[in-house]
Amino acid sequence: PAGGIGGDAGAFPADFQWGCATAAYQIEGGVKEDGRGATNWDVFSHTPGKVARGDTGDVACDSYHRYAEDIGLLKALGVKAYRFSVAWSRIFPEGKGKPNAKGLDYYNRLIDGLLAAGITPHMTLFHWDLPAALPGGWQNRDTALAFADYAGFMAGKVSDRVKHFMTVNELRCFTDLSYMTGGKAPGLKLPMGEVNQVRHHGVLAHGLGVQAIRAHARPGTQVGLADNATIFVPALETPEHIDAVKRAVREENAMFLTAIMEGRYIDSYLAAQGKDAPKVQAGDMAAIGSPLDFVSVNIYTGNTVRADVTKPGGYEILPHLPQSPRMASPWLYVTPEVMYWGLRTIHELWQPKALYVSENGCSADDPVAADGKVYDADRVMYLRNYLTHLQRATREGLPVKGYFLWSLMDNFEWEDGYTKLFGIHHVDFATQKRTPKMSADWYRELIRTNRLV
Ligand code: GBH
Repeated sequence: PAGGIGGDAGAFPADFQWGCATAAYQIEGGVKEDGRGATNWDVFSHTPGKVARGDTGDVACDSYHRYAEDIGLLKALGVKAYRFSVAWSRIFPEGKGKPNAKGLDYYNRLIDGLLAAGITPHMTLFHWDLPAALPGGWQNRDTALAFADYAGFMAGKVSDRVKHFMTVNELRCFTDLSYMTGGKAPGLKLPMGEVNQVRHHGVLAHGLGVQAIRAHARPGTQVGLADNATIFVPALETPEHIDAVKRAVREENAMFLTAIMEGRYIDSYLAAQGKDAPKVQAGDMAAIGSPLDFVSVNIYTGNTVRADVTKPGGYEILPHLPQSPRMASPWLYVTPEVMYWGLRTIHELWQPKALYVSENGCSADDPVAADGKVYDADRVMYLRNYLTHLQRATREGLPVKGYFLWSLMDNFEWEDGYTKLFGIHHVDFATQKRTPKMSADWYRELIRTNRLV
């Protein structure tokens, strides 16, 4: 019986793709090796005051040299899939122009190693490390065109072995947080009209990238993106609050996922932006709305939303409170229900063919015990809670195909440097020794049994 003693209520679908995720600048190091071009994050992390303690990704986890060992960690976990990103500036050091064969060789070695270990590669093409040589960065429309050329190039080179491509990671982070609030590279605080143009170039890059991948990839290649859609939990599980959550997700993501899924900017967004609305060229919206094979969401935290019956279509986003539970990163409120509601809302709004969780995980305090091991009970608690709600999503039949835990190992956490660590493997950055934390043992057991116990 499904729910009873010894029952199977905790089981995941038999073909569920358990995985881990990383990103190039956060783990690779080797920033000057084999012709890699400089990126915005090299510049930013070497600018005093931008990253905690002055940390950089110069060495990071040294995965550029230790990728074989990292594949070994994945294999020991028993994961079915690995999500990693390609450093655009290893492939095109100037962002465009002449490709660099040695950079491509690295990813060929990585892909071949993964396949030999029985692990399916999921490739993200842009995870924030923008070639510094591209003038104006994402303020320049040409960057979107350059991205599409690079995406098509990669698809042509690796789609014989890589069947899952994510164009970009987290639109909001490399647009708003980079050009509006400025905590991320290049650290600008532009006026709203210019921010909206940056956002437009971001979704355009995704859309043109999808078209270019399809034009160059082998048949059967799956294309989507990894977005950090703003997602919510209904105040109560009643129709009025669930509807409010759907309206909130559609409106709060108007410039990102909503534009991608609907191929247009919805009226409320254009009206709210007025003269600051993005300048759109013919064909842009069709490209942005290119049909996708899957939508993948990075799921960490989400506010509660309630229906506001005082106005038609109204909703209110309830703030997190000072005493609400959080993990080590101050922004990471523990809201496990958003795992289920985020996936369900996106499914109900737009019915993507498949859904993935491209990231979920947490920073924690990670005490090292006398035996040298990290017993990260808080991280296990966090993961168990979120996966309970992922389990609800699969049990109810949402088309969720896989889950990528962020992250395989401790790594460069952007503006937080190495002060906030998300790994299920501890990395001793002095020696580069990787050690499984208790959470890695827990995840291995989950994958082995394919169920929550
Ligand atoms: C993801 O970003 C990234 O894809 C990954 O590279 C990263 O290491 C991982 O998650 C863990 O952070 O609005 O200024 O208060 C997470 C996305 C990070 C976006 C925190 C919002 C809030 C900063 N979020 N951020 S702020």
